[in-house]
Amino acid sequence: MIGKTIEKAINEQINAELYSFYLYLAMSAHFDETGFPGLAKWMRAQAQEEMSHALKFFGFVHERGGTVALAAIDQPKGEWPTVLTAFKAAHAHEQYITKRISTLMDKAIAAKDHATSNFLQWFVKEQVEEEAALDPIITRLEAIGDHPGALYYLDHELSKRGA
Ligand code: OFO
Repeated sequence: MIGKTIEKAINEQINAELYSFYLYLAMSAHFDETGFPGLAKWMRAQAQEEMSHALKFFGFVHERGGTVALAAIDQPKGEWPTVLTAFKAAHAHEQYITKRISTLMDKAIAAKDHATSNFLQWFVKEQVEEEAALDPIITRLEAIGDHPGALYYLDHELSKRGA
């Protein structure tokens, strides 16, 4: 049976993951509307991953005999001045999520909740991958600057992401 403190923290994390889903879905819409279908596809795949993260936490609460409490999801921004600012915002968001997972892990360890800390290991690893996936894109966008040809080439390349 899951303790109340951890249950509350995981419910808050479900909300954070659903916000991540919303944020990347908003970025996907923005890219579609501004002529970057490849970036839109990449962000949509990212949004789908976030939904799967939310559902992993959701399933875990029930597996441990807890109660899922869904709260309102904050409204994300709908526009970003450049492709680079959007990807930088995504990266900053992932760093925030990494901190949240780390705090959640601290709470699980403090509560001697080994099942939760074991479950969270997957997310610790996932966050390393999430941040690492964004790093090279940002580096390239910084190099591209406002060169439209290179931007459209990147759009084409990122369209190859599955999901
Ligand atoms: Fe982007 O990893 Fe979940 O939130």
